[in-house]
Amino acid sequence: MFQKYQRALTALPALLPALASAQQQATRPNIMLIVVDDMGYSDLGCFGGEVESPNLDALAASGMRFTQFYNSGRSCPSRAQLMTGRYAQTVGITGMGQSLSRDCVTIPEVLREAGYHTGMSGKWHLSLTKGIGNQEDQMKWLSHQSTFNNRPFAPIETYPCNRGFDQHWGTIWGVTDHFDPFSLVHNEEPIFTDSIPKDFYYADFVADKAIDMMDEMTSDGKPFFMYVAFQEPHWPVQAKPQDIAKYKGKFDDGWDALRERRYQRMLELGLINSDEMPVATNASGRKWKDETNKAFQSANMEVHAAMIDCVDQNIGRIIAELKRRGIFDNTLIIFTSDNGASSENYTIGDFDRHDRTRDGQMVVRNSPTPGGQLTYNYLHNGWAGAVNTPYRYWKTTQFHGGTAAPTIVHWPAGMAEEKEGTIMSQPCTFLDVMPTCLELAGATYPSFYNGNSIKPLCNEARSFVPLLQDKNGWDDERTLYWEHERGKAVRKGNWRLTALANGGWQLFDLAHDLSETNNVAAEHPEKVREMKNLWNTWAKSVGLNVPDDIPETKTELIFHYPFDDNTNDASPSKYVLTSSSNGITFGTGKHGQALHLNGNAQYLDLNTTGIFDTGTTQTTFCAWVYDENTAAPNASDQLDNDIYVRDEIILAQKDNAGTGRIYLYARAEAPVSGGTPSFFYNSFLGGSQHRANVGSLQPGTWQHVAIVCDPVSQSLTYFINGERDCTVSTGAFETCTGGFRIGGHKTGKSYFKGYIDDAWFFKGLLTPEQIRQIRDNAFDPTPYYPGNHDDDPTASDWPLKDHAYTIRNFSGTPAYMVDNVESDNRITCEGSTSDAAYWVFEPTDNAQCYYVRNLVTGRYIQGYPKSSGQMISMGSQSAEYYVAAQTNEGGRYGFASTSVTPHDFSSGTIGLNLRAESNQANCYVQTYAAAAGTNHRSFWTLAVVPDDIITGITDLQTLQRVNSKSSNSKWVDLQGRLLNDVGHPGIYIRNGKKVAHRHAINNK
Ligand SMILES: [Ca+2]
Ligand SMILES: [Ca+2]
Repeated sequence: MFQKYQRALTALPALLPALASAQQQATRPNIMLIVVDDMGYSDLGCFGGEVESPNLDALAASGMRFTQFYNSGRSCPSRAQLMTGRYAQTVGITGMGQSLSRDCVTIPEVLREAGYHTGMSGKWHLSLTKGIGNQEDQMKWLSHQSTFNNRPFAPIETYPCNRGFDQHWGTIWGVTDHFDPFSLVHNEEPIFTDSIPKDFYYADFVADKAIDMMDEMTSDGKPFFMYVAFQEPHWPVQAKPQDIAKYKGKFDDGWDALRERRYQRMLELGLINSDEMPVATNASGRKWKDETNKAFQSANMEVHAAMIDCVDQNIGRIIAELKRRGIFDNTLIIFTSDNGASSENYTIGDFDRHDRTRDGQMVVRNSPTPGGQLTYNYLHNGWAGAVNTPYRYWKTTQFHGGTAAPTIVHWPAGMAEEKEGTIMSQPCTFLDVMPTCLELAGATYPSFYNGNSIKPLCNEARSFVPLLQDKNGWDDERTLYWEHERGKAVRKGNWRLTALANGGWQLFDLAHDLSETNNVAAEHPEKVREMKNLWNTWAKSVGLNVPDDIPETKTELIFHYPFDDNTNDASPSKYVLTSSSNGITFGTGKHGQALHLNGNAQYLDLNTTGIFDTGTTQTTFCAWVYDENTAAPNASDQLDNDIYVRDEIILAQKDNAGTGRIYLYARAEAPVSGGTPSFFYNSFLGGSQHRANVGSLQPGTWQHVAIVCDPVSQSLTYFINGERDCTVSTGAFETCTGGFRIGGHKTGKSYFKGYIDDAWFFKGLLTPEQIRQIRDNAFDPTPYYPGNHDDDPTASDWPLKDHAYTIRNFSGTPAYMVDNVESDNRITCEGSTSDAAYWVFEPTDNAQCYYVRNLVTGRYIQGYPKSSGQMISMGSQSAEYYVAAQTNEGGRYGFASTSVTPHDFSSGTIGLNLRAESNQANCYVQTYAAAAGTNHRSFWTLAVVPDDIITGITDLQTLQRVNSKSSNSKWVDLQGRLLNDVGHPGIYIRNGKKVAHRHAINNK
C-alpha cells in the first residue's frame, strides 16, 4: 500500500532544506507533466468529444478534471509560465521564438536541486529560433537536406538540457513535420541527421523516450520529474493511416452538429452548467450547410482527431510502464494543453513551415486528402471554432477558446479518495504548476541560482495540492492576467475583461456566461474601468508598453432636434440645420411632430465642423425611427456578394477625408435567389460595417434606437427601445471632425425614407437608464449642457469657491444683492454693502453650477417660482444655479436656474435668471427670461470681499471644524461667550479683531 500524501506531507518539513534520504525521498511523488499542442477544449472523450481517448478518460475517472485551468493562449507564453511559475513577459518570452531569461528558474532546475531526476521528451519552444535568412537555405535546413555545418537550432545554452533537464529527447522549435521533425535533439546533439526511421511518428517517439528514460530515473530510488510535451495535434495535421481510418466519416455532419453534440455531452458529463454556459456561436461565422467543400473540411478534422487518438495511445503506453514499475500510484500526472485549437492557415515554405521532405519531394498545402507526409493541412477556423466548445474563439486569442486548458490531474497516492473522478471548477493557471511541484518536492524557490539572481515567483501562483485534498476552492480571490500579441484579458472573481488583438475591451459575467458570449461592458462601465485599470497596472509591472488611454469623454449634449414642425436645435448650441434642395416635411411623430424624409434626396445638414473628433470622443446618438421601407430589397437596390442591399442613413458625419463615419443606418439585405430578408441597424466605422442583430430593425413601426460609440473600449453598443441589442467590438476609431447629415450619405446616396423624431446627440456614453429616460421623454438634459457637467469635478473647477463675494448689478448706481431676512425672506438690492451682502458659492455636482448662500444669514437662494417676474426667496433649501461669466456683458456674471432651460448666457434666450432693476437700489431681485445681451439688468459683477472686512468669516467654518478636534482655537463673541459649533447672533472677534457679524448663522 502506498502512503496517502496527507501523511507524507507531515514528514516533509523535516526534509528541508537538506536533501532527503533515499527512503524519505521515496514518499515524494514522481511528477509527470504531459502537454499536448493546440488541442480543442472538448476533443477528448472525457471532455465531451468524439476522440477515442480511453487512457485519458481512465485518468479522469480516477483523477480530477479541472474545467477552468488556464494557459496563456499560445505555445511560447504558455510553456514559459508552465516551466517558471512566472508571467511569460517577465522571463524573456514577450512574443514567439525567444529564449527563457536567466533571472528565472525552471521546474526541473529547482526539482533537480531538491533531489529529483529530471527528464523531458518532446517540444521545447523556449529558445531563440532564428532563420538562416535565405529562403532556399531555410527550406533545406527545415527538411534536413543540409545541417549547414551543424548549425545550432538555437543558442545551445538555452536547450532543455541546459535548463534543468538531465536529459531531453525532442525538438527545439515549435512547428515541425510529424514524420520527420526539424531540430530533433538528444540533449545538445542533433539526431537522425542522416536519415529518419521509416515508421517514425513524433508522438510515438516522445512516448518511447519517456518510457526509456524511466530506467535511469528509477534506478536509485529518487523521484523524477518528467515533462512529456507532445507536438500533436499541432498543424500540419499529419497522422498515421491506421489512426485516420478510425475517424473516416465521423465528422461528415459538420461542425455545427458537433458543437451541439458536444455541448449536450458536456452537460450530461457535468462539465458545464447551462445556467453558466450559454451556447457560444462559432466564431468563424461559417455555417456547415454553406460549406462548398465539406469533404476537405471533414478530412482535416479526421486527421486532427487521429493525432489526439495517437497521443492517447502513447499515454496508455506510458501509464502501462508506470504501472509495470509499480510507481503509477505515487506519480502525480498533470495532463493539459498549451492553448486552444488553432484557426491558423498559413502559406508554407516560410520560416518554420517546411515545403519539402528530406528526399526533396514537395509538400502540398491544404491537400484534399490530408494526413500524409506530403501534405500540409490545417484544421481551419470552422472546426477550430467548434472543437473549443463551449468556448468562443481559438489559439492566440485571450478568450476562453484560446486560454482554457482541459486539464486532468491524477495521483492515487496523494489525492483524497472523495476527489477521485470529480470535476474542479476553481480557476487555476499554468503559473500554479511550479508552486505545486515545489510543495510536493519539498523544494525551496531560490533567490540565487547558477550564478544569477532569481526574481520571485509570481505573487498569484499557488500550489493546487490543497484542491486535490481537503479544499474545494481558494480561500481568497485572486486576479489573473493575460497578454499575447495585443490580445489581453484580466479575470477577477467572476468578471473577465477580454480584448481581441484588434478590438476593444469586452466584459463578461462568468457566473452566467462562462462562454463569453454576452459583452456586458455597457451595463457595467465602472467594472470595465476597474478591471482595465487592474490590467494596465499589471501590464506596466511586467514591462509592457501600455499606450495612454483615450480619456473618457464628459457627457455633454451636442444637439437635440424635437422636429416639432421645425428643425430648431433645443440644445443651447442652437446648431442650424440646412435642408436639402428637395426639401423636407413634417408628419405625426412619436412626440409631437417628426421629421419626414421621402427617400428621394431629402436630408438635413449640420454644417458646423470640428465639434469633436470621432477618433477620441465617446458619443451617444439616439432617436425615434420609423422606417417606411418595409419591402425586401430587390433588383432596384445595390447588389453586393449575391445579396441585394439597401442602406438608409439616419445620421452620418461628413468628413473631407477617409471613409467618413456613419453612426446609424437602417440596412436590409435579401438573397438574390430569394429567401428571408434581414433587417437590422448598422454602423460604418473604420471601413467596416458593425451590425446590430438581425431583426433589430423593424420597418413600419416606431422604434427608439440608440448607438453608444466608445473609442476607449473600441466598441459600439446598440439599444433598441431602451434594451441593449448587442455590443460590437470595432478596433480603433478613425479621426473624423466633419459636420453631420441626417437622412443621407455625404456623397448623396442611401437616403432614409420615413420618420425621425426626437434626435439627441451627446458627447460621452449615456447609461442604459439615461437612454430609457430619453425614450420615455423623462430626461433632464440641463446637467449636460455644454460646460455644465463634470463627472469628477475638482476644486479648481469651481473658481468662485473659497471666497466671499458681493454681488452687484453692474450698471450705474451700485445695487448690491442683500438677504433681506429681516423683512420678507427675499433678496433686495441695496445701495451699500452690509454683512448681509456677503455671499459664498458652494460646489454642486456640476462644475459652473453653484449653490449660493448668504455668508451671514446662512440661507440659500432657493425655491424660485418657475415663471418670470416672481421675487426670489431665501431659505434653507439650496437651489442649483448656473453661474457664468461668459455673458455678452463683458465678462459679467449671469445667474440662471439650472432647472429651467436654457441657461447659457452666451447665446439665445435664457430660461430664468436673476434680475434686478438697473440703477435702482431698494428693489427686489426677480426671475426673468431674457435674451442674451439685451438686458444688462440680468448681469452682475462679483467682488471678493476684502479680508479686513470678512477675515475669519470663511475661516470661521474651517476653524470651527478644527476646533472640534482641538482645543487650541478659541472663538468668542463680544459677550465673551465661547463659541462651539453652534453660533450665536452677535459680533465675533478673534485676537481682538472683528471677524463676523452674525444674525443667525446657520452653520454647516
Ligand atoms: Ca500550441
Ligand atoms: Ca417631435
